Amino acid sequence: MKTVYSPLHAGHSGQMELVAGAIVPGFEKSSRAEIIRARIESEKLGEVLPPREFDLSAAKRVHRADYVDFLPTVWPMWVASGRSGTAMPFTWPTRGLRGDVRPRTIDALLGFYSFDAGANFVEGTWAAVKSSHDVALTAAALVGNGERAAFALCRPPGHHAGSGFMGGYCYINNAAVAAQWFRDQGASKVAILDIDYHHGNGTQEIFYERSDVLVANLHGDPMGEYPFFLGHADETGAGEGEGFNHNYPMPPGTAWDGWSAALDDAYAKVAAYAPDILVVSLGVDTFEKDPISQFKLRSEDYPKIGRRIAKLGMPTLFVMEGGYAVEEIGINAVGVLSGFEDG
Ligand code: Q9C
Ligand code: ZN
Repeated sequence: MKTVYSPLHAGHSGQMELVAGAIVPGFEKSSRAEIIRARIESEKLGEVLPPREFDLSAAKRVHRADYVDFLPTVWPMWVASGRSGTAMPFTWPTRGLRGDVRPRTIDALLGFYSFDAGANFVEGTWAAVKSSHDVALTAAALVGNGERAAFALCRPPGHHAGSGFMGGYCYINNAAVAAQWFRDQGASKVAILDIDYHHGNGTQEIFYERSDVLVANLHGDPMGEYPFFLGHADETGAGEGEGFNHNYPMPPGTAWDGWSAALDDAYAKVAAYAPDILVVSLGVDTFEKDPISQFKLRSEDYPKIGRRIAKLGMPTLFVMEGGYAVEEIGINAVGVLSGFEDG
């Protein structure tokens, strides 16, 4: 399987994050992508290719144009307002406030276009976000051109980013952009299987009223887990999209038995849908040693996931999402991909 990777991700580093009342170095750090790439090389998974540059028209098919156009302006506005360090939002237009009036200053705009303080900007952030988007589309084109599968080593990740907002380390929803790109290239149905520990709220929101992109999501129960405000089992789609969204919230402590039972159910939904293309939002923060997550998958489980996904027999694009146990992130992510290759 070929991998698409860009070194530009590394400019998105040194950002700070607000955790339990303290500002600490971000969990979503650049060593994540480097360790995965090193493992791809040592396991000889396949060639590692650079991305081609794509314009933002595909991104604007799933995100609001004003939101996409805002992203490259954040750091220049931050600097112009006399700041340095990490740009992050701290005020949001929640219930009872006006979310329909676009404000003017950088602090206000950061809140207007986000749902939490988890999508931060440093100088190299936009270039990294754009490269991650290019990585996803370049890998999508490999699958579109007949490869059985490809791996988009995206960083930063994307699945928390919605049509008009960033959050949870995510800016552009790489998996959603790729799914839409497949549709625009002529695929009639695309399925997205999101196996990141956290609910892919952005992906769900983007496709919620559509039947041409099925979304299945396995994740920590939002009653007690981030992103808290979406991801319940009764969210099954709306309008045209009714019946095309499937959520599998699971309790803290969920290990392979419980998790793989949910995977089997999601698998059956995807198989019955019979998409032309499968996009996997691949997070490995389900790992037992993940520092911010509560599931108990083990390294030996990841190849089993890949083998099961391979049995669907669908052209498959893997898009990297989360995973913060940096030491094992290569073993676990490449474990899924190697399992797929064997399957
Ligand atoms: N201090 C992804 O996995 N923060 N995003 C949770 C941790 C947000 C995770 C609290 C986690 C976002 C792509
Ligand atoms: Zn996650």
